[in-house]
Amino acid sequence: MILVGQYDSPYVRRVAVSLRVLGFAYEHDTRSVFADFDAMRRVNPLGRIPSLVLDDGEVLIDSAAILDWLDQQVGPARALVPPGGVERRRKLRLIALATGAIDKVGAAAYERMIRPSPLRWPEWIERCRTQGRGAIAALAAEPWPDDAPLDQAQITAVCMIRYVRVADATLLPSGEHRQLDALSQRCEARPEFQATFPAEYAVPRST
Ligand SMILES: N[C@@H](CCC(=O)N[C@@H](CS)C(=O)NCC(=O)O)C(=O)O
Repeated sequence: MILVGQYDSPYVRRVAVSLRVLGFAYEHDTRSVFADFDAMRRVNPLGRIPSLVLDDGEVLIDSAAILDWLDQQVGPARALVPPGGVERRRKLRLIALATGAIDKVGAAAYERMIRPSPLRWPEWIERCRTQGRGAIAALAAEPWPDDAPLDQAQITAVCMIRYVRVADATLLPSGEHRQLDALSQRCEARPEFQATFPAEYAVPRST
């Protein structure tokens, strides 16, 4: 199978980490969602990443749909999201907070760094940042035990933390949320995260 998209996308990265954690081999197509827009749209009509091209040519789009397929392939005992009940709902909430933070912090960063300055809308940027900050605080208030088996909530939260620290570092300074710092350090040291650490960020970055 082929994973399409660069690791500077936290959505691509969470899929890449999950593929590795679950033991799937994949090729990596690193074409750029911005520089190779037309080619990208031939893979996914939305022109977004990630996509996962299966061996029979079927193309899965959207990280949530790809991760759902991976969990189905390995079965409930190894799935990265619990199959049902209160634990599934709890993990899905954490994942929604982390992906929501990515969306909102990303939207604000695009406004600040890509949109021409006369067209920027400061109130909108601040609203997005408030939403991202709220999601991060809610995640920081959750327990992240050291000995918990790696799951999708941890993977997505760690990809979010790395992304926010590049796109809008003041929203998640080191030392402000010690639980999240510890989670990030613990996971980023693992080989699956090391192998997918983004070498550089195409757009946007705050530093
Ligand atoms: N809900 C989607 C979001 C994917 C997404 O936002 N990808 C970004 C990169 S991080 C992208 O392709 N942006 C280009 C664009 O939307 O034009 C998912 O989970 O896969």
